Amino acid sequence: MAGTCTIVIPTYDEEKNIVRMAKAIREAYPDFNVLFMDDNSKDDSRELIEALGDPKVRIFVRDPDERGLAASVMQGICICGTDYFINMDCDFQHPLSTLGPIYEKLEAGDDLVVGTRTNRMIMGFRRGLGSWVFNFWYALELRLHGKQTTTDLMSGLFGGRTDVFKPIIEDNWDDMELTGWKVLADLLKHSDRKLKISKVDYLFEEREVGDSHLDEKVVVKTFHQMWGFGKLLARFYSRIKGVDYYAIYPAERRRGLTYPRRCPCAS
Ligand SMILES: Nc1nc2c(ncn2[C@@H]2O[C@H](COP(=O)(O)OP(=O)(O)O)[C@@H](O)[C@H]2O)c(=O)[nH]1
Ligand SMILES: [Mg+2]
Repeated sequence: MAGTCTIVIPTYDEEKNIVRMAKAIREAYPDFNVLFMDDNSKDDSRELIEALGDPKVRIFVRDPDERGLAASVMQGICICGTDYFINMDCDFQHPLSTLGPIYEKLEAGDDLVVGTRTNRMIMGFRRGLGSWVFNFWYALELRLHGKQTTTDLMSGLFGGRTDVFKPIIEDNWDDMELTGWKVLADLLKHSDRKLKISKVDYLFEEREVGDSHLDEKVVVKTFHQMWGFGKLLARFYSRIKGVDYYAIYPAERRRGLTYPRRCPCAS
């Protein structure tokens, strides 16, 4: 029997895209489930999805005190309940045509299939270059720490086996960059097993409707995600950009660099 699959989509104020996305996935892939992990959007996302009345489309509205894009994706992976998950954004920047090939590779036995952008510069010179530099540095750090890596570590499009990644998330929840954006990098950072990794190349699209939620805090969190040197750079970057570092990481002021948190998806 074919493995079951959920498309996990983090959302925040995506009412202009969310219904179109749900319908597009269901039409192209009738067997897939769709799980929106919504961070208490201020718009009508929840009502719109509930009005669809499609049992294969769910919206999980998260605890407002636990807001975080990475936390949303990771919790979605833990609660999806299917053999595989594929994580993607809600703004049509990730082509739906990649979902089939990602699923097929998972069915063929891969643990992780990474949607890999071949045109990162479409994001603009500054963001494209930043993404490339982060990617280069993360890959180096991962290798230095004996971890596996992949070509597009910053990708928000990737699929995996739930039985492989759920334990990695639950065992390392306290150390994940939960309010950060780079879930794939954190999963590889915390994986201690040999993963069978492959990739599916794709052309990154422009966001069609609505605005990006990226801000300087996301950049600080991306630095912070990588071991000790990254945390130093995060402080430095915060200072030059006027970001209040200790408002993001209040516990670091008092207790060094670690802080305990509760994993809402632990069974
Ligand atoms: N759950 C959750 N989703 C978010 C948050 N911020 C952004 N998103 C979603 O994450 C995806 C990528 O965000 P986007 O703003 O398009 O970022 P960009 O593509 O990197 O510019 C979209 O589906 C957003 O709705 C958040 O704080 N929580
Ligand atoms: Mg986007």
